[in-house]
Amino acid sequence: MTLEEHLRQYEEEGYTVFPDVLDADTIRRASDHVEWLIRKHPDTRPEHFHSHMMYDDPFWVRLVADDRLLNLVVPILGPNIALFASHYICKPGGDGLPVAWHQDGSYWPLEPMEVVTAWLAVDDSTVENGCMRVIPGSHQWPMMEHRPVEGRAVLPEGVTVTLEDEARTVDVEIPAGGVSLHHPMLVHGSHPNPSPKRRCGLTIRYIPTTTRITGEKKRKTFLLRGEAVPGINEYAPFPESRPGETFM
Ligand SMILES: O=C(O)CCC(=O)C(=O)O
Repeated sequence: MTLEEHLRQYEEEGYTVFPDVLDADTIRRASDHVEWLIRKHPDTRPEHFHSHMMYDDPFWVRLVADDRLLNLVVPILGPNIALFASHYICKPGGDGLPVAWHQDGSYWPLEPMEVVTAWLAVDDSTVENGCMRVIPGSHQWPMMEHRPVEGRAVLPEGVTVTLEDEARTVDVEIPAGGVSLHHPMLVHGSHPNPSPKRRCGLTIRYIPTTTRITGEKKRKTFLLRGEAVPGINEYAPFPESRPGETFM
């Protein structure tokens, strides 16, 4: 697909997939990073490695700032890009939790809701191990009512979709190193992972520096490319490597 075709798909369907973005060596290090986090946080399920657990982690900040990732979102967000949040959703083989249908925008304190998620495949993400599923075009729907989800799941709330819409679902299979982009209003989710293979993805939420992060939660955010807009957000310096303490 050409870049124009990717952008058209994002605009019309709310998502697009770039199957080959990061090299095998970078992905191997990301995979080692997740295993390091699993050892460091034995009481946290690996679907829940959120930004706040990695604020001082130079490997993670440099990964989300990788030019090959930023180049994918610049045509949508413009040249001045910051990180809003990021999250490894690593579904262990045999026991990976599902993600209920949802629209990300319902959770996020952003004004305006200008944000793109890059979902980086750390493992091959397939139907078998619970890849992301999307309803194409649903980013044009209004915000739906999100209700508490019953049972074990990554997110506490989700939406109900009709059988007709469910029948239009696309399974977003991505090889390790590939990336999908999705719109904040796109209805998406994923099944559990009953397979023996781990399914790990890193969600990266990029915003233009004109988007303000509101809300009470204390978040650290980083300016990744271009210029900050005075008075909108404060950006933290990139963390330094601390041998013996940080992953790299
Ligand atoms: O990783 C998944 O299965 C779901 C990802 C997701 O919900 C998101 O990136 O917003």
